[in-house]
Amino acid sequence: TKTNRLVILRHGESDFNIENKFCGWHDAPLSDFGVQEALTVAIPALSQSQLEFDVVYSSVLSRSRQTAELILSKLNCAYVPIKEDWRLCERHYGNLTGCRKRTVADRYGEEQVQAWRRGYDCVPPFIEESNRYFYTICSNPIFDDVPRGEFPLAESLHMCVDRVKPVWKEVRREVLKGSRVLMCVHGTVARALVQHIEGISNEAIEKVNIPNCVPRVYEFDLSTGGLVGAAINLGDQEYIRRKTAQVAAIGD
Ligand code: DG2
Repeated sequence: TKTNRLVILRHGESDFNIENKFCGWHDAPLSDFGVQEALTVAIPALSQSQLEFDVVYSSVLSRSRQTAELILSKLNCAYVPIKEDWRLCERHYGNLTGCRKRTVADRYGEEQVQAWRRGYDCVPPFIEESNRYFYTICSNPIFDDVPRGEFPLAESLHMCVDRVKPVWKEVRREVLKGSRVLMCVHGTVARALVQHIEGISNEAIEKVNIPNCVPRVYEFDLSTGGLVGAAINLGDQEYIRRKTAQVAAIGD
């Protein structure tokens, strides 16, 4: 039977990831470390598996777009189109945007922080005008395509799943037509996709953490549309375990 592969990848570490701050819809660029991650983690893994792409999906946020561009230029296929879609943006982290995760944990407790980070239906507190990033986010032209009334003040994973679903439908159609697709996304959007593709329960997805720049590969049967085998995380498995545990932790 004919099959086709799809790759999901979280961008390299942003400035905010490095400082251990909640980022969400703030447009933090890739850090130097994040650029290196794309070059030394994502690219070797993709080329070793001889993965090439016909189209790349990214969000409108710089960290996912930059990661996509780096990958395409290093794989010598900079001509491949990048389709940007606001619905693939990271979940909006509300008033936590810009706060250090450790500072929030000291104030509200680790359990509350983990509920905000991973709880399926847990919506962080809405962003307030007094938040340092309120105006830069709501007046950022990269979000011009967000329909009026859909611009979030904060989002749960569940809300993120709902806005990602229509994009996934489109991508799935392309994959089943044989197009080789890379989705260069964010932690929460990757979890939304993983839940949908693998049929993971709302409880089980709370335990899933996505390391930066590790390609997650799915194989689909083109005649049935079903998954063939389990997802594969490409790269050094010990490195992936260590990075996944780091993402799960609140950190210092
Ligand atoms: C991080 C995820 O998203 O943070 O918004 O701060 O993938 O864009 O770096 P990303 C953020 P956690 O949910 O892991 O705390």
